[in-house]
Amino acid sequence: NNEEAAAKAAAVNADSGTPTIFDKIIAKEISSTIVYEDEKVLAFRDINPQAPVHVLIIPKLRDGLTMLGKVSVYHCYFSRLKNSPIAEARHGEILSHLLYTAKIVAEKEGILDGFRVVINNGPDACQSVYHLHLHVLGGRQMKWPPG
Ligand code: IU
Repeated sequence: NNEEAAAKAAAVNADSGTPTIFDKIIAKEISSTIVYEDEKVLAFRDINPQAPVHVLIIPKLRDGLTMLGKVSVYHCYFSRLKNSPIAEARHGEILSHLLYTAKIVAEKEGILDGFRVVINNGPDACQSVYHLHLHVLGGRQMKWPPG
């Protein structure tokens, strides 16, 4: 079915570390509304915002960072994902920098009264772009649990 085909396509993409649309956004081949940028990270507005403030924060150098962790079920069905690039010890610094950037973005966007930082990891979490990214959401009352 469609869902399985999409998951498989995503799995293959995750495994191979092929460029995603985010590489084009980093290279500024595709325009985006940049909220914050330094030498290591880029923060830009999500094209399909789920809250008044919806910013994505990504590492400029993906360096194998497609996801935080592996999705075990996909090991069974799609063996290629066994080698899926995920966070490793060397990524500690960039991971903390991404999270600290979430605070900078929240300050700039005026949402310090409350905001949410989300990482969708893998198909079960509806990850659609396999270049690790943080969602910063705010400007409205959030609900829990998230959908
Ligand atoms: P996800 O966690 O992988 O599902 O999030 C990917 C996000 O990237 C999603 O919220 C999209 O709306 C967003 N996005 C974007 O901002 N610009 C794009 O060109 C594409 C996706 I493709």
